[in-house]
Amino acid sequence: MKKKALIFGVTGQDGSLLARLLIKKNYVVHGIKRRSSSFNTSRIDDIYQKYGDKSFFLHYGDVTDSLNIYSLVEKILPDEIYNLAAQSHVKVSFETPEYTANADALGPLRILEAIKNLKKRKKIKFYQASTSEMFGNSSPPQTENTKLEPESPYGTAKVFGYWITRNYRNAYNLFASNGILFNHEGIYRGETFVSKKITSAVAKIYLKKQKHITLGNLNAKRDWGDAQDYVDAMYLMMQQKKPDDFVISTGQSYTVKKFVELAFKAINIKIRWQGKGLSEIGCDAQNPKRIYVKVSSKYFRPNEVNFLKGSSSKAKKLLGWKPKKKFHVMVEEMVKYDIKQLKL
Ligand code: NAP
Ligand code: G4F
Repeated sequence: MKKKALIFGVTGQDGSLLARLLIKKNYVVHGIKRRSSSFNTSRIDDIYQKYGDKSFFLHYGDVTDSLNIYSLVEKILPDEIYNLAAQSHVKVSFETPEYTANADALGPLRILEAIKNLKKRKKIKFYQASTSEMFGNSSPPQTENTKLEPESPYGTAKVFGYWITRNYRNAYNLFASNGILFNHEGIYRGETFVSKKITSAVAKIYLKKQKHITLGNLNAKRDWGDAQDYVDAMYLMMQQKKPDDFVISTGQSYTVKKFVELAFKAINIKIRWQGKGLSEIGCDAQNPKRIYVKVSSKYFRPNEVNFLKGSSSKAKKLLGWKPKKKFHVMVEEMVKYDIKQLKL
């Protein structure tokens, strides 16, 4: 019998990579997509064309709708549920805090309730997409034991999701695990996250379709990993005998500025920084009159998480997981992919 997985958030960056991975591992994959007035399945269209209605099935759903969740879980009776569905943009969470809490905090609770109250008896494993954003400005390196001090409505909602997952594991003996993932990027990353915003702008600059990019806080430091590596870790967590919580990170941290420098390096431009604060600019080191990077207050957040750097020694020891792709390789690949897409 093939294993069955149910993925909430299958149309997102991680969901689309996880669906591919699980199909390769011989699972039947059920994905939940939201109703949208425009197409939101571009990341999974190729999977659907190849495996649609054979080993890949799509259903309409929403993690803000309890009855919908219950009936999907009861109908599909999966072996594993991955909850990747979320309003996942930190800055947007300051503008839509209530919706963010509904989807990101109550969403996992609704799924856990569906598993707990299932009429047909089945031991379903549950994965919750927790995040390094929960640590806020707690000192690095952040581990499974670091204090959670979220700085945004998003981080705060995710703390609820994290704790309710642990709570249902302890109270009802559910197999419920948290992956506490640090930032992870790749060619499928959403356009408004800083990595993809930078690489797609650099690609447009290279093809003379854009002149410069405007960013917010250039000095924030992130532990940036590769999305494919991180999805491998999710799968490993669900193959364990016991549920647990794991930090997934590279252990290295770079500023947004460094990301910018590497992205421009991929098109053979060396960036030199001048000025400070909102007046800081990034220009061509060969031709300082040519400005490529500007700063605007529009992209700053009411609160910032300044320095994320994780330690994944637990995942290394218990899951045998370690990151494979190097940061500079990932940045270069993203730029090259964006150039290729623009040329199509
Ligand atoms: P993403 O690309 O933004 O994808 C989010 C997914 O959730 C999309 O499929 C989206 O559907 C879906 N979704 C949003 N609201 C929903 C709702 N109310 N009901 C059902 N589905 C909903 O995010 P990602 O980067 O793949 O991240 C996956 C998960 O990991 C998220 O929970 C995120 O918070 C968490 N996380 C991400 C990172 C990271 O660096 N990427 C790090 C730590 C944790 P649409 O396509 O229709 O919008
Ligand atoms: O790419 P970002 O928007 O990612 P952020 O806020 O770190 O959140 C991502 O990682 C979390 C894990 O730690 C996930 F849970 C979450 O779902 C999401 O995937 O911003 C990264 C940094 C921030 O410090 C931000 O202030 O880049 C800075 N930044 C500077 N200029 C910018 C910009 N961020 C965005 N999105 N856009 C800018 O123009």
